[in-house]
Amino acid sequence: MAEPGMELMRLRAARVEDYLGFCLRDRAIPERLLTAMEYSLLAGGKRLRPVLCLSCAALCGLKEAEALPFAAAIELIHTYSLIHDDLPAMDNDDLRRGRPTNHKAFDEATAILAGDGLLTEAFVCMAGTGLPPERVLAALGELARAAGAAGMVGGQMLDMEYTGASAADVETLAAMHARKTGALLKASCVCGGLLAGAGGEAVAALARYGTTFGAVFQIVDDILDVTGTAEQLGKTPGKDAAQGKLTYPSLLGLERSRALALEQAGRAQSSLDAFSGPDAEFLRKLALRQVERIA
Ligand code: GRG
Repeated sequence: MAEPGMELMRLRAARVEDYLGFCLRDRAIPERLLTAMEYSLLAGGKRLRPVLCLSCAALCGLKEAEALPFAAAIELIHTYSLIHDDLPAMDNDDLRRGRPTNHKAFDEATAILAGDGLLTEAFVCMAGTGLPPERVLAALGELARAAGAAGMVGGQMLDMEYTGASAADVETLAAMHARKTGALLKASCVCGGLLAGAGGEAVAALARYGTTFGAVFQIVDDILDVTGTAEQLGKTPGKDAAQGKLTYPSLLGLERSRALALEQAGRAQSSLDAFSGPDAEFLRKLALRQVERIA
């Protein structure tokens, strides 16, 4: 049965899905590499980041179709990060999006290249966004900083350094996740506003929403790693504890982690107080929906 208030999620995710299905097709990519890239890209992710981008763009008055190539670029970058995160040198995982990880289905070298290919092809998508160049450039800079060495890649580095560490606190954990997972979620929202040519106040509100949304997402992800099943998650549960990862449940316990997720979801919702209409309603609901995943 359709979930009330989530129709826009289904509609926009389906639009992203269609676009991803053909966007790499006319780029003369060698066959095995294209197969490996699409194996992970078209494996049925939730498309949360591109939907955030399209929704924040729509909230600021842009037609969805105009933000679609850029939104797709974000999903390409997200998928590359998952492929590389699963590699034996990183998290060494066998299952992702409900199927064998890229290096298991192909081989390690191909998986590295599939990730590299997705990351770089994302820039082709961004460059093909037919909006005023100054808007595209602003969004491109935002996304590159979020995905780069001071953002997601840097967060992954810190995560590796903290693994097995005993004396960390919640602030350290939150700062690491703000880079590793949060930066791309936040950029997805901010880029929607930038592509729409939104003003500073609106973009700042989207940044607050994206930051708090990212915090909720990560706390929930940590909790689900403890409480979820492989069928529910599409990936191997229990890996954080097995690898001695620093997580919210390991520092705060499940109960306090749940309370923190709910508190952050409330903050995400109130970040959008200045907005009204179906897109604002949907984004508020989407923040709460993350917490409902652990109810
Ligand atoms: C290897 C450069 C590099 C970076 C890796 C984000 C990241 C950094 C790795 C992902 C590892 C991971 C499982 C992090 C937890 C949060 C997360 C990103 C979960 C997956 O995102 P979803 O739930 O997945 O949106 P789908 O498959 O629905 O897109």
